[in-house]
Amino acid sequence: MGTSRLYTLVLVLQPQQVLLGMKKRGFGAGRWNGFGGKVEEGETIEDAAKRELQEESGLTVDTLTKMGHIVFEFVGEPELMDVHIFCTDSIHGTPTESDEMRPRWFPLDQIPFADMWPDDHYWFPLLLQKKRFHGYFLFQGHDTIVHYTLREVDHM
Ligand code: 8DG
Repeated sequence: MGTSRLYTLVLVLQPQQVLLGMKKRGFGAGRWNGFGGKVEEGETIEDAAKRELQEESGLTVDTLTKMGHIVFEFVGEPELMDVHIFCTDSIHGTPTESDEMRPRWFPLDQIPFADMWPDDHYWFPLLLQKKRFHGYFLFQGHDTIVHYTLREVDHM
């Protein structure tokens, strides 16, 4: 069994638009994504999700809804990434650029998949339909999906 590390990802999803951030540095730089990062010691996954959303976008939320769980493996890297995906509709504040992210609203029919992680193309449509899902993606480098599984689930 490989070890894994916990990550969060939050999508602010409103009826007509979704908030994405351009990742300015580090892992996934140059790609639009939701807001998130590593779960720190002593934190619940949901608390980490709220903290990362606040740090990266300036937004706070009352509640998050669990939508998905995806495990990512990268060929040659022993540590799996265990990513917990949430969405929310009700935010407080105005999206604000941070050191890590430049936020922007996208209409739901103009999601910039070409400039996002390639797996998002598979699971984002489920999220937009408010369907919950479990997935596994094996990557070669950061651009090529070697193998994947994705299924809808009733409960997270
Ligand atoms: P740092 O301060 O240590 O630099 O990093 P962090 O903010 O704690 O964590 P991070 O490295 O920025 O976390 C990676 C984020 O990217 C996290 O929200 C999970 C997310 N993520 C992946 N893979 C994929 C993917 O394939 N698609 C999408 N949409 N998000 C992904 O790690």
